[in-house]
Amino acid sequence: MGLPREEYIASGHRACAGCGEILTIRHVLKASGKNTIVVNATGCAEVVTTPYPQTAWKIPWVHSAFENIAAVASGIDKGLECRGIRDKINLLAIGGDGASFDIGFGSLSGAIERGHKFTYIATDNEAYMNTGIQRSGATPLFANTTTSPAGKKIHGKIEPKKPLPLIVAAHGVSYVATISIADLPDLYAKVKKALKAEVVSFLHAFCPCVPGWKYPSSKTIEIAKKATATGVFPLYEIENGILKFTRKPAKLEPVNNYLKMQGRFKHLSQSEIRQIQNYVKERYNFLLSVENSKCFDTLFK
Ligand SMILES: Cc1ncc(C[n+]2csc(CCOP(=O)(O)OP(=O)(O)O)c2C)c(N)n1
Ligand SMILES: [Mg+2]
Repeated sequence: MGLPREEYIASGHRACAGCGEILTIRHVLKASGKNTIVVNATGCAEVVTTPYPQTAWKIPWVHSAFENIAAVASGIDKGLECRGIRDKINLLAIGGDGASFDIGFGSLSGAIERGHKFTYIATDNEAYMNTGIQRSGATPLFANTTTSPAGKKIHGKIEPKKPLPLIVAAHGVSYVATISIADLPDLYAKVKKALKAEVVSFLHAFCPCVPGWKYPSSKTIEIAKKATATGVFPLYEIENGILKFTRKPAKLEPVNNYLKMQGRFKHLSQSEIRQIQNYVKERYNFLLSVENSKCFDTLFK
């Protein structure tokens, strides 16, 4: 596919080689274009792009705390409306998984409930990476992090991942989708749809992290591909309450094809791999069971 040539994140930022988060932001911005304002919570993306007095952002960018990213975006939304230029600007709120699944979730939920208009992108690298790989509500079952260490007492994180896109969809918003840098046509189409929504739209982005997941930096896209091929990160959208898969592998690969590529899972026993396999299958089957039904529409609107 032909990608827009313009870059809105300058090269020379300080992200790690192979960073899935910065690649996601790069492509989301290309899809959104130059008339974009970004609100960005604390986290790796903020730190690597804005070491004072420099910035890698070629568009207006506002730093927010974890807690209030969606509240800051709400204010900008209303400010643009008051000036009569709301329709001319794409407003993006970008936060990591710590910001989105945990600390800033209250302000996100509130902004949705108040009916604001902006696109929220949760760049999910499945831990608090910037402060040294602490577990978050997005960290998957049995992943080794510094606060869910694989050792004698526990074998990585005990709890499963929070299903944030479904929780957001339950608010009754008009557009929720999952996106992956391993499928750019799908990503661009979803960003365009999200930007058309008249209320908060939500994109959950899969962002492999080289130091946190412990794999060679050349494998980022391969890992993201495997996540979708195994059902770990299905690509779907929920539009006006109807869930549809946008990519559906003919047959899911065994989840171990994904796990074995990453050091954060290297401690797993066969029985734990089986538990993850069952867990992934159950969640995938749940999505299949609600595909094309009006479940979100009728239950939550
Ligand atoms: C309220 C608050 N708690 C803790 C911190 C310290 N802190 C800065 S970045 C960060 C990690 C961010 O994690 P995430 O949102 O997942 O983004 P990532 O760095 O993984 O991209 C933390 C905990 C902070 N800045 N503010
Ligand atoms: Mg993170």
